Amino acid sequence: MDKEKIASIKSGFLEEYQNSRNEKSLYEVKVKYVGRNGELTKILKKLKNLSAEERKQIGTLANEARREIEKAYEARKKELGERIDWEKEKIDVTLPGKKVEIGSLHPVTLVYREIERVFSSMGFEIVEGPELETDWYNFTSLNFPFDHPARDMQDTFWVKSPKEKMVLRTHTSPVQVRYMEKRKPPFRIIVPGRVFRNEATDAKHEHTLHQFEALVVGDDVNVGNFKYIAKEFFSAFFGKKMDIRLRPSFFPFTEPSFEFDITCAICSGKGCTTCKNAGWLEIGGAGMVNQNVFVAAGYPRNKYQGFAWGFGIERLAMMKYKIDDIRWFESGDLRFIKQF
Ligand code: FA5
Repeated sequence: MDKEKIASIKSGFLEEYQNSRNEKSLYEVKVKYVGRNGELTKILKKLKNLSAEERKQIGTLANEARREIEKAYEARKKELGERIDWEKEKIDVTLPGKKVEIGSLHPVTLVYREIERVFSSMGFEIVEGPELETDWYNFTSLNFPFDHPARDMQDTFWVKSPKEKMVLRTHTSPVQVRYMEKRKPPFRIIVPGRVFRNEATDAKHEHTLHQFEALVVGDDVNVGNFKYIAKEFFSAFFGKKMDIRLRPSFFPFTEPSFEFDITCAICSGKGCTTCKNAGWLEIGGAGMVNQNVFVAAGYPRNKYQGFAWGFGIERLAMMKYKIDDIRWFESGDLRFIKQF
């Protein structure tokens, strides 16, 4: 009698456990058969009432059945653990999706990339230099005499340093001498980079800004070459024909020196409030490389000629994207950055 019961318990379990689709229902089947009040457990509990002969026979059978059930249970549990639980995983396709936040590039990065693209296409090499500079590269090698008022043109963050006088570079021009010390002309390079000025900030002035510098040196480089390259660059950058205007100025490292203006990108030179009806916008500084700078870099005096120019990247981005205040760039305000 008990022998048949054990066989039917075993086959009952083996049939039912196959149908369980998750660990919870599998466990319930196990409890039904071999739990504290399970069908097989009841038989085992009654063993003590049987004769010694029967106890041995039935006990062996029941224990075998239990072992088989336990084994089948463990195997199925493992299998279910490796399977996807469709109950948990089911997807309600009618629910609205999760919004994916897509980042965007900072306008300074966009302008950097555009500058690098246009100049690379004209055969310029892109060069970088350190943001923490020595007094020599930032000023002295660029023909700023020691204690000369020209140094006051750039409000400087001086950094305490045990050896040399160090500065947070005030412009990208120090890379001129750094590069020339290692290379012989002819060459053409651009130097984009971050610079720092101890500035009382306003809508057009920041303490941390980006500049771009171009340097072309050879045997007979002249101002006409500069004007041509500058025109080509600004026309490509703004996607329309731009003109250049030079006005005399002073930089210790160029002779002669110019401030240069470009056609107002807003009104295309017709006159508007941005350019104060001039049709021109002031954009940066330029000039022919002063021979003293070549000498500081180790070149012979009067052997080479070159031009250099530089301007602020934020100011250019302000024109391109019509941004009214330079302080937005370093603000970290996502409402600003997300618009690009
Ligand atoms: C210079 O920094 C020179 N190194 C440029 C140069 C290079 C001249 C090569 C000749 C040959 P300047 O101090 O004028 O020059 O700055 C150049 C440009 O940087 C400015 O026209 C302006 O666009 C930008 N700039 C300077 N200071 C600030 C500031 N505080 N905030 C925003 N833009 C600035």
